[in-house]
Amino acid sequence: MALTRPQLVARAAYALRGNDQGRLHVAAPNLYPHMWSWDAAFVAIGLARLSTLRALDELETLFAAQWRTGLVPHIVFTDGDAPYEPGPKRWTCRELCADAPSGASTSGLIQPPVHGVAVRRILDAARSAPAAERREVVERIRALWPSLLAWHRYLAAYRDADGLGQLMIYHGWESGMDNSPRWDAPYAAVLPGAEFVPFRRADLNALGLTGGAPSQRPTDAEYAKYQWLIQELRQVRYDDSRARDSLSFRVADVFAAAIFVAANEELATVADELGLPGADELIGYADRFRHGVLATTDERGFAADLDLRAGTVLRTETIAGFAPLLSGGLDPARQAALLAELTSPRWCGHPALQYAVPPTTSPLAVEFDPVRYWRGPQWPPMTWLLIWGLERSGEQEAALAIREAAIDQLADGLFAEYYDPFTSAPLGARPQSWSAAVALDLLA
Ligand code: 9YW
Repeated sequence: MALTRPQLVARAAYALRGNDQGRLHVAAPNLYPHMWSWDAAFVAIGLARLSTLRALDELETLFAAQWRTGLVPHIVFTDGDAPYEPGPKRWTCRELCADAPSGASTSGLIQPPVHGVAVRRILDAARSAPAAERREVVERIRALWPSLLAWHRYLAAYRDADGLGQLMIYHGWESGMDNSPRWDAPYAAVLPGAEFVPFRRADLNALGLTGGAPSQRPTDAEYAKYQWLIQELRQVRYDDSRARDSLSFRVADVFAAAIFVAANEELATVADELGLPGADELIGYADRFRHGVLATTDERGFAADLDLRAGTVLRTETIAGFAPLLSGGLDPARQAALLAELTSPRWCGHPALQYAVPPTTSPLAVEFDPVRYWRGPQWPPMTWLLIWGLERSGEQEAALAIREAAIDQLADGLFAEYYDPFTSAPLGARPQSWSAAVALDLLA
């Protein structure tokens, strides 16, 4: 039975509380017993509605694990031995790379840079907080500022070395959309070599605990490629300048680039408001990457990834195509065309959808699979991003329609990792922290 809104808020707060380890939330019990980077940003966005100070804890914990280059790692491992594969023993970042932090155990990859958006939301939420809390929020954002700038500088310098506004990623995990059809073509060229060190998947056992099934996860063949790429990264000791010339997976992620545009703009407003340095630099990054995003769009305004290794454009019918709704900058005609695309039967207007929120892959695409992870299911934080992007682009009506549908979907109170678009059956882990967090924000 669907919950009322106040019940849902209470349930979301309770779900987050269960995943709270003090200064970080694990992404989900069992399946993801550690901190993930973009999850932490969404968690902070949701937590800002409950406690701006606790929301800041989350970002501070993540940034305390930042590498000397400015890289913010995609996983910060918790102290315990909670099973996750690849765990710290497989990454061996600290052992191989002097840039890895000594005080935290981390992965050596990144995830999309949503963090600046979270900082802006925390500062906004503090407006209605008591004066002492607001002062503390401002102080703590000031203290975090050099780390935030270093993160954005890392992305601009190391992941867009040619200055084209294309965000290079080394692994599908860096996109946060592991097995999306976006990466099918580049992954076809990733072939584990003879030196491949075998591994045991931990995700399938963990998923079993919540009643999930292997059909909802990436395949074994895909996992072997995921692990192989980490071996390749270890080979170059996580050195960016060697990685960008040698890895067998090198693509430009248009969705992460669009997030970067938005995060730069959001942080620039924070800089202006608090008198912090770097506003012009951040706006410069925003302009550069917006240009990069828009350069990939077709006549619908739909964006594409690039295979930088093969020199090809990766046109797939996935949610990443809506990147310009986050970056902004489309001319009015193509903005209208992209909106029409979003509400068309290829996406939210598909007649069989239980809730009219965007599936991660178009139900009309050949690669579509309603239950397999990023190949079709609806993911609450992606829904949140598009709602937010629509609101920023002035598309209030479309934003409101998706917002209402998203709340209806989340009203099952389970905060699943992802949902079958046709039945809205909860899939994957639960409660997933970022699903609960975006519910909190949408209901506030
Ligand atoms: C993995 C934690 C993460 C998300 C990713 C999602 C999944 C982890 O879970 O990746 O081991 O595959 O793809 O976006 O951050 O929620």
